[in-house]
Amino acid sequence: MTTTANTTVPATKRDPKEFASPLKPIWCPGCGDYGVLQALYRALGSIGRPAHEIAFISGIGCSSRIPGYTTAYGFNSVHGRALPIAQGVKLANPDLLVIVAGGDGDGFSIGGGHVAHAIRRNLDLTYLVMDNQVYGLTKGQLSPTSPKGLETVTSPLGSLEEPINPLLYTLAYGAGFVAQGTPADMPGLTALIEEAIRYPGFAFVNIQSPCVTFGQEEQQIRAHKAHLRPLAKLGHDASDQLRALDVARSYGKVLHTGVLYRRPDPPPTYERLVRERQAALAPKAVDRLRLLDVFLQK
Ligand SMILES: Cc1ncc(C[n+]2csc(CCOP(=O)(O)OP(=O)(O)O)c2C)c(N)n1
Ligand code: SF4
Repeated sequence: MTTTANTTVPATKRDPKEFASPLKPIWCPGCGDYGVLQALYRALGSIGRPAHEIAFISGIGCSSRIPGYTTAYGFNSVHGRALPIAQGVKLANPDLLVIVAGGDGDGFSIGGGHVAHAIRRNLDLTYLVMDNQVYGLTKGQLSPTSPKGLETVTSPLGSLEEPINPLLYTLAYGAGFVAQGTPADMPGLTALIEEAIRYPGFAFVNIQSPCVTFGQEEQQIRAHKAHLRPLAKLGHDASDQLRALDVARSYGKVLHTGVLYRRPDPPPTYERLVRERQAALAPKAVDRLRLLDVFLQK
């Protein structure tokens, strides 16, 4: 066994097939989420923890179906509320490996307010957003990451809004691990998910996972393997937060893949601080009980 800050990771690998549930995905043929699921199985195989030590928490959306396709514990919960639920799960049982998954709508529209708080609390969670820049499940409405000018059923004349930049958003709030990948580069995405899981704190992976039914063709072209800009080949220094912020500015124009930022000195996680406080207060709690005893005996 090797131990990160609060995640016990066995050194032995497991067969990725162990994590595939008998439920067959019902995504549209060609949906990017199939590739994300495969990368996830492989990453979990490398991590080596058994399914009963893992919990998947999602919101609502096509991408949020992912917990049902794994053999781990899963909760396909409420639209936009995956992060608060996941924080509760992790705090109640810090030994569980907790992975949060969902879409850009789930994470940055209705659930956008929760992202900042999950980051500043810094529980050891891995947050995977399948960013298809549209609402897939509800049939193609504008999402918070849709590019300006996009024509959808809710923006028939073209969107007038600037999109949210998930990379800048998470970096600006101080996430210790921020990465971007795509199923077009399966080995790269697998490695990113594994690295995010191993990071001892809140880790965010933005996954460009095109919606082939309602999404824009431009995103699909940008996410094509030939057009990717792997950060490793550009000599990017992932320990440099300012450089990471600079790379993040190109979101929506070029697809940089890899780790934008990995904090070299991860701070203690929230669940560890809570446990430490509980331990520190325990003797006082015993004292109070003794006082109560004396009082009751009188
Ligand atoms: C409180 C609430 N509001 C709205 C909805 C309807 N709804 C379900 S999924 C969704 C958006 C899905 O888009 P996204 O989160 O980006 O995921 P995708 O389907 O694209 O993977 C919406 C608006 C809901 N289920 N609950
Ligand atoms: S609607 Fe889009 S996101 Fe949903 S399953 Fe189909 S291709 Fe995937």
